Amino acid sequence: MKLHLVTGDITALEVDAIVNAANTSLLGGGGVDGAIHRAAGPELLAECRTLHGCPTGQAKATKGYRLPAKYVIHTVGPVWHGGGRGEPDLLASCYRTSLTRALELNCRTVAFPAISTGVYHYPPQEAAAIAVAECRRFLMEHPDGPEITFVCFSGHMAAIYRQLLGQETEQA
Ligand code: AR6
Repeated sequence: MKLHLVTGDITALEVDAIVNAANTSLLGGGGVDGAIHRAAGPELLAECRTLHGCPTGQAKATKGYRLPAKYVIHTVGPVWHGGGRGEPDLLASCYRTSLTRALELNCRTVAFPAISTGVYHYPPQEAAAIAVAECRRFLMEHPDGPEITFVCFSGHMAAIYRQLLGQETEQA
């Protein structure tokens, strides 16, 4: 059983890597990005400056600094424009490329927020369905892949994930 669900703040998780829902500058912002930078400390921004941004749908890793997590994998979700501008493929790519970075770093445990469902306005149900489907697919293709935790910031989001995950997971 490699898919898990928790409700809460991703910055508190003791995992090998947490994923950040960043923007293409990788220089911080609001939402989960702001929370991660505050918790990690200024060294995180300093390392992010050396990465020179990241295209939408891709992912780049840094150290976790003052976080309990060893690494932060920064990915850039698509802004929702109604679904006709490649948003589903770009969102799926965020999960896939983040997990690829995690494997490269030998991470055994990875936690994801619900990428794009805040400021970027991706509809939560559709975004969660892509998150779960893409992570399942990755684990089928990579049986050595990490344990994956979906971190929901609200009870509403947790209910959506719980329904998608069904019997597959135990909730913390
Ligand atoms: N832990 C877990 N989930 C959280 C936390 C947290 N501490 N804080 C918020 N969320 P958002 P996006 C949830 O807006 O839509 C930033 O300014 C939140 O409830 O953080 O991908 C970046 O710099 C929502 O479900 O990310 C970009 O400019 C989810 O995380 C832009 O926002 C994502 O919400 C990215 O927008």
